[in-house]
Order: sequence, then C-alpha cells, then structure tokens
Amino acid sequence: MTFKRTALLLAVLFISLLSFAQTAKDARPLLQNVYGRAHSSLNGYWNYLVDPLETGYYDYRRRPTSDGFFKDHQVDNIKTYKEYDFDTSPVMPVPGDWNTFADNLFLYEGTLWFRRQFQYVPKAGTRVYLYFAGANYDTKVYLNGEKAGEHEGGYTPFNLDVTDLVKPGRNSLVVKVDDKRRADAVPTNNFDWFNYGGITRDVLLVELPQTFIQSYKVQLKKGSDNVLEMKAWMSGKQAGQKVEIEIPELKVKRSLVTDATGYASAEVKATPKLWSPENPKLYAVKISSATDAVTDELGFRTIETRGREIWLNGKSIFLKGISIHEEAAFRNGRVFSAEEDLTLLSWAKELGCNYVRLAHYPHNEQMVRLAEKMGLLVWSEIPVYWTIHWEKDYVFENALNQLDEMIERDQNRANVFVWSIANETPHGDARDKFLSSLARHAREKDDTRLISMAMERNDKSKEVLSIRDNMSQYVDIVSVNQYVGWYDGLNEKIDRVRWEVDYDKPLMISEFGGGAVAGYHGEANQIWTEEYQAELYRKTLKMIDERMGYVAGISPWVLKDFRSSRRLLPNIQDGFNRKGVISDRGLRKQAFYVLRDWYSSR
Ligand code: GCB
Repeated sequence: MTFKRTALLLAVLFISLLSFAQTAKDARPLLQNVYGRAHSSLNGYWNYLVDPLETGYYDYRRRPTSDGFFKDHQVDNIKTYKEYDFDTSPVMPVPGDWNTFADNLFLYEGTLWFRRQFQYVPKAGTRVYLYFAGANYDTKVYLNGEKAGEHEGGYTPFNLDVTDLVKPGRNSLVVKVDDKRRADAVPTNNFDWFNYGGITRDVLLVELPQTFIQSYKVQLKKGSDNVLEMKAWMSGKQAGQKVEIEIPELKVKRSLVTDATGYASAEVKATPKLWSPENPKLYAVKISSATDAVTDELGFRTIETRGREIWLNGKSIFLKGISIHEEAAFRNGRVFSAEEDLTLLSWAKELGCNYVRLAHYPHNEQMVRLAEKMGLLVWSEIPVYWTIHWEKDYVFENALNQLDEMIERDQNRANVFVWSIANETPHGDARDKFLSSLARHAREKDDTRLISMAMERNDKSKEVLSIRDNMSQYVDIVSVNQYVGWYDGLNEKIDRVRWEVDYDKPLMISEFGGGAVAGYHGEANQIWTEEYQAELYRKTLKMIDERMGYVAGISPWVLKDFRSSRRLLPNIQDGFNRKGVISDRGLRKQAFYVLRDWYSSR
C-alpha cells in the first residue's frame, strides 16, 4: 500500500470515528420526563420496506451511499429511476415488533426501513427533538433526507435535536432499524429471549424553548430521611440561570442557580412521607426556569444495606419478587401499551410481590412508573448477559452508554432500588475489569441506589453450594441465579444441598425455577409437569426457610412463559421458555399458588 493510500485511509477512518462520536453524543443527554413536555406522538402506521441486503444503505460496492432510501425521493416512477417507494409500501404499527406483526417476518433478523410523514407548523424560538423510547437494535434516523443521528441498543431511549432539519409543512422521517445479532453487541448474539425487532416503543416529537430544563433529580440525600438533594441541568451552558423546584404539599420551594456548565444543585430540609410498597406516596413537583417548566410526581425513600439485610426507610425488608420479561400477556409480542404493562404487574401483585426484577434489559418507562404507583420496587438491568466481548473498548463504551441511559431515564423513580450491571457472566480478569468499571460508574452517577448483578454459583462440592465471585466486592447485594432441581439434578436434590456463603452483604436469589407446561400433569418427579415445577418451588422455599441462613429477597424465574429461539423441544417448549408460573396464554400453573401462599405467610 502506498503512503498516499494509507494516509487517505487513515483520514477516512478518523472522519468516520469523529462522526460516530458526534452521533453518539447527540443522542444524549436524555430529556428527563419526556412525557411531561409539550409533545406530539408520531406513533401510528408507518410505511416499511424489508431490506435484508441493506440496499437502501450501501451501493453495489458495499460502500455507504449518499443516495439511499433515507432520501425518500418523491419522483415520478415513469420518468425517473428509483427502486424503492415508501408511498406504495405496506404499513405496520409503531410501536410494535415486526416479528409478531407479519408472519413472513417472524424469524427475520436484519434491516427494515420505516417512514412516517408528518406536518409541522413552526413556532418561533422553539427547539425540536425527536424522542425514541426504544428501537431494537441499531437505529439510524433521517429527517427530510438528512441524517439526524443514530443509536445502538434495543432497550433504552434516545433523543435527537432536529431543530435545523424539521421544516414547515410535510416532513419525511425515515428510520433504518437493524436487529441483526452480533457477537460484539450488548447483548451478544446468544441470549435466552426473543429478539423482537422494530421501533418497539413510542416515538415523540418534542417542542422545547431555546433554553430548557434538560434534566433534574430530586431524591433524598444518601443516608438521610430529611434532606432532599435537588439537582437540575439546563440545556444552556451558562452560569447564573435560575431553576426553581417546588413541592407544594411539603411547602418546599427552592431556587437553584446554575454554574457555567448549566448545572445547579441544592440541599433542602423536608420530612416527606416515605414511599414504600404499603404506601406508594408520590408528591407533585414543579421544576421551572425563566423559559421552561415541567411537572412530575416523585416519591422519596431511603435504601441501604446493613450487614446482610436490605433496609428500606430504616427498616429491614424481605423482597418478595418475580422476574419479568417485557413480553405481552396472551399474545406474546413485545409489550406496547400501558394495559399490557398493567396485566404483568397485576399478576405480580396477585402473587403478593413487593418487588419485580425487570429482566434482562430496561423495560419501557411507563412500566417503571406504573410499578412505582402500584408499590412495586424495581431491579433495573442492562443486557450485559453471558458472553460479552469484554476485551473490546467499543463494547464497553456501548454497555456504559446503555447504563447511562437507563440511569438517566429513571433516576427519579423512588421504586428503582437496584441498578444491575450484568447477568450470569463467565469469570475472568477482562470481565472483572469491565464490570467493576460499570459498577464504579453507576455508583458515582447515582449514590441513592444499590448496585447488584446476577451471579452464578461456584460450588464448594456437589452438595455444598456457594458463590465465589471477585465481583462481590464491587456490589452492594450479592445475587445468584441458582437452578438446583433443574439444570442441576432433579427436584429431590434440593433437600440434600446446603449453602456456604461468606459475604457480609445481603444475599438475593435473583433466579430459580423449572419448566412446566400448563395443563400437563403427572407425578412430582416427572419433569415438565405442573407438579414437578410446584414441588421444585416448595422444596426451594423450604430450603430458603430452613437451610440458607440468610436471604434478603428472591425473584423466581419467571412470571410468564416467554418466547425464546433457544427452546426447541417439540410439544413441550415449541419456541417458549416454559419456566413461567403463568403460561403464555395466561393460565396460572400450580407453582403460582405455591409461591403466592409462601409470600402471604411471610
Ligand atoms: C438463566 C438466565 C435466564 C434464562 C434462565 C433459563 O439463568 O438468566 O435468562 O432464561 O436461566 O431459563 O435457563
């Protein structure tokens, strides 16, 4: 290769790195409480094109083209050459997942192009943002033929400033969504849930004043139940801007003044009634500046660990939980309505839960808000799952960005008590470095919550079970997914094991469980029957009561049977993970009642 060609290549590489940095940066910071701002919904029926070869993005030499489908050229097909046409393409609902919308896309993983036209009437002095609550996985957004930005990660929101791209009258919004699994993505290409593709959550057009309240956080200061820590971030990076935070019911009104970065903070004395599962009290809060105002409903609580206990509001709490995937009851696609959130959370309440583990990725914002209103504590998690490529910097950056987006979106939710940074990851130095950096970052960003991750057992012998994980020093709660009686022996084994866990930290069982087909009956030792699963629950709960010493909470796996392409056993699994205590069709299995009775006895 000549020197000139190398220099050229390096220059191209540099420019593309620069443009990546630009777009990644543009998608954050996140707008806090977007649903509380002036916005219009762009949900509805969008035209779509299925593009497995990404013809709309690359030319025939596989170079990104400047004249792709995103241009949405409105031309006369008879006189002008063009090989796509959104106007005559079919439509699909947004939010939605293409897999359950169209039979021929059920197992499709790749690119779809979406187009939505909308009318816009400009208002002087307004900034305009596009907000995507979630699109799986790799999303590129174009407005009127120009790139507005891009985002990687299927379960966290992002916003793009389109003030300079939006125009009066008709606008063309084109979105390329690619859900091809990749070994170096987060999650990696191998995971035990269904890879629903598409624009799976709301799309909003948000109108803001020139300088607006970017974000705020109002929570009890760590370690205190009578000092509120108030923080606000203005979009304009100037000193001396005033932000007022008012909580009328507490007679709190405080004026904050920004520093040169647009950030302001204050501490204020107050004695709120504390949010708890029994009394999920929320206060109306108003945040206002010279140009902007937003209201929210916020709860206040303290959460800490004391030795091997978790303390909520100064009292030890046992977490009665259940793990949940964000998959709709009855129809088994990605959740896309508040009613579907409600069904899942109502089932958790019916079980007697005070806590839900929203696995294995951040669920939609309304789900967390609804859980908060219903008195359910939330464990929130990023999809750092199984065999992540620990040694690659860009994989770490991706995980870190998803962690930031998760925290920024839900930093005001009183019910979120744990940021979970991983699930069942293989031990090793590269992994420890990766995860400890995530843990440190989460702690620095938010010291008002606890850090955990779902670990694996690392037993002392076949019957002496243990957890020995270097990461235990970085987390507040040691959590373990343990499957004695399923992946490890039959359910009779549960009676024979004992536990030796030596950490002076709370221990949670983030998962246990076994598969059962609703309506399939037999002996308690016959796997896949409801009886087997119920017996596994009975024995595990007895083990917790009598032989585990100390456990601060559990979230059995899992609320409802869910789709997974890893689950192939005919007539039993048929593409579903059957560990639900409720079936994919909404039928409660025997284990549901075993767990419910145990929760009601505690
Ligand atoms: C696990 C994983 C979960 C799986 C579950 C299972 O430990 O964390 O994602 O679905 O086991 O059913 O095997």
